[in-house]
Amino acid sequence: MTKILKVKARQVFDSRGNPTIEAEVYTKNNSATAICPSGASTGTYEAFEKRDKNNNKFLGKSVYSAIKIINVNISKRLRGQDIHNQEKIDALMINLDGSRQKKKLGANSILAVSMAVKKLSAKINGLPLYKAFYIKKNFKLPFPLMNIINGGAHANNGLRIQEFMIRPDRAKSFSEAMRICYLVIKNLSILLKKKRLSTSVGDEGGFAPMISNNFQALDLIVSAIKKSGFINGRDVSICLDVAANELYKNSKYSIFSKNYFSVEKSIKEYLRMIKKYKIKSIEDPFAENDWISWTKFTKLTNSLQIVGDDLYVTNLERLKKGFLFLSSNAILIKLNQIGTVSETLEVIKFAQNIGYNTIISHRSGDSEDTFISDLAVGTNSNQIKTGSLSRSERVAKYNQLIRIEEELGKKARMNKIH
Ligand code: 2PG
Ligand code: MG
Repeated sequence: MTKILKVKARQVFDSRGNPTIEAEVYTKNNSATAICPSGASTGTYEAFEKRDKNNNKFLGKSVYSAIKIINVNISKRLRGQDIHNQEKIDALMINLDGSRQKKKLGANSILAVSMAVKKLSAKINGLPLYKAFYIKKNFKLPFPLMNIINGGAHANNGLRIQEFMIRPDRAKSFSEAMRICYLVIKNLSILLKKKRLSTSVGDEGGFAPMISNNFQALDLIVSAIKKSGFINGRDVSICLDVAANELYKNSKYSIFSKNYFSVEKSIKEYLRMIKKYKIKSIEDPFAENDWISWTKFTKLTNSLQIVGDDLYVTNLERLKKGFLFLSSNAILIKLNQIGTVSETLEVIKFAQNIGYNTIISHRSGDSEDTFISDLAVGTNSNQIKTGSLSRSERVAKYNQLIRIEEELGKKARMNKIH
């Protein structure tokens, strides 16, 4: 047993320049830090992010009250607890909060501490972080879902769909996966320049050219894949995050144009688009409460990966509902949607038991913290979604996976996508 001495927090900044929390947990001889990320297209059922709404110093975005909660309440509650008992520590914080969506302490306060506890426990045990989760051997590397064109809430170009991603399905190693994505991104950059479109990037490091038509973005990606010498749908697959919560009004969707279509018409358009562009994965094709449309769509598209993000918000109860309704076959995992490491692991395990793909994800407001790279390997998650090959907060996650692959040496294997 190694006792926690104290917990301390500070206000730092995320990749959008907004304030966020860094927590530092101390034992007698050691300490570890973790930084909480923050989303832009958030689900209604996500755990609560505490900000100083009435303090104008940072336009209502500072996190001073959350930091005070860590330094006073959480620190006092965790003092003397065994750093290696993650579940108990998380339970203590959950009980100290006592509300359904962690509204009292804020999920950002709780999560920053929870992640730092996990890191410090691994450090004291002399383990790399990825070895401190429930997978103990035969570690596998996740396939990257690289978001190479940004739209929706992550850019101001008018693109309806939020994320246009590529996945190097035939990569034999993580380093090879990176090389494939690198080539497609560089060729996409050349194509954009040729068309006199901007190569500046959005919040997740993907290009954010001033185009507003989904099909134009898809055509550009298909050309970039081809120009790189790969075959779309075989070597490299196109995957999307529609983030349909943002495109939903009065039971209708504005996914394919500014006009709102019925669910039937939207499904028809989806099917056409999937066929034409050989799309392999779609995240949040419908809104978070539109369970019926999810089920309809999942029934119609057998080989497509359908990912619930805002639908599940890394919440076990919502995932169980999705399982009963046959809503999807994959789940996006974001630690700050639920607020503790233990609850996140519980959701991942349940999802894997019911045969869902688990995709570990960054947030659009992220930091240099690479916790999610280790989480992906340590939970046998077969994909990771962490932006493009640009912006250091995104690249940092990929670089950490490269280090893990190197450390595993000959034992390193890519995971399987099913
Ligand atoms: C998403 C995420 C991450 P945000 O919708 O999947 O890409 O975006 O963090 O803004 O919710
Ligand atoms: Mg999403």
